[in-house]
Amino acid sequence: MADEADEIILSELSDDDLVSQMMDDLYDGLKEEIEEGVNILLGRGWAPYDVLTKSLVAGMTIVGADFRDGILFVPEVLLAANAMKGGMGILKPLLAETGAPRMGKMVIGTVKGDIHDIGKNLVAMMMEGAGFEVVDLGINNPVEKYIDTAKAEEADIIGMSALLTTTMPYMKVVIDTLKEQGLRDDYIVMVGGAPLNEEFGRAIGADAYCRDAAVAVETAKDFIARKHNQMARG
Ligand code: B1M
Repeated sequence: MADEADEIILSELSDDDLVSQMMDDLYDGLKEEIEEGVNILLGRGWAPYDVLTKSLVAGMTIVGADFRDGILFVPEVLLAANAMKGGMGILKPLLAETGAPRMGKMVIGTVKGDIHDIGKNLVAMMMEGAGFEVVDLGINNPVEKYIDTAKAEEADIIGMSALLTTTMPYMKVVIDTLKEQGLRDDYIVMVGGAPLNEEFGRAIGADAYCRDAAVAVETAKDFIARKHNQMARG
């Protein structure tokens, strides 16, 4: 009886209340509720990017802080990640639906030893939305995977993601191997992930460190425009 009375009808909540309820639901790993919330916000005219950043990414930030502080543990975080992916699945085609002209091709993956893929997936989604063709290598990628795929796909950009301080040095392995094989100048190399920063990006020889998915899109656009200008000048 009490349960019935307490049941929250998401569609009856105001936008602000719905967003904070979605953050709670993400925290609790409630995938179906997250999917419902995403659909309601879209139905109310919210832009897909706003739904993504204001409810899902904001909710995951809270999960991240509590994981760090030992309040949440791996199983709970996995459930939250799964709920986030449910929401992202609805948003993905909408973000990709901008009708933008093809900008260039990016091969992106999470580096060897690292299985975090939410941020990388977000970058891939936003890049597709901006008109880039994206080849997603998934997680735990060895250097050969990046290089072989970039060659086979004739990619413009290699994107790498790392979320662990223990896996981020692997990005340098990829860049050094590109140099050894005389391929470094063939690709724009962009890196990202929570533990990285500008200085790390420079130190390992990447072309750019990207703080978030929006920065990744802007940076990629800049590099591709410069590449086209250089080609036009001969
Ligand atoms: Co992990 N984990 N985790 N985890 N996990 C972190 C990263 C951690 C910071 C948590 C903490 O302690 N506060 C910590 C790392 C500490 C460190 O290295 N110093 C940590 C740890 C320790 C671990 C394990 C070792 C835990 C364990 O087993 N004891 C383990 C490692 C497994 C492995 O990889 N080998 C582990 C496991 C997991 C789960 C499987 C439970 C799950 C991953 C599920 C999944 O991804 N499918 C998980 C999660 C979810 C997290 C946190 C909570 C959230 C990460 C996330 O998805 N953020 C994370 C805490 C945190 O980051 N605050 C944490 C949301 C996402 C949108 O942001 O990924 O930063 P982010 O991506 C952003 C930008 O960084 C940037 O754009 C994105 C969008 O704006 N970006 C790029 C990212 N990649 C880019 C690539 C680009 C450009 C931009 O290329 C061009």
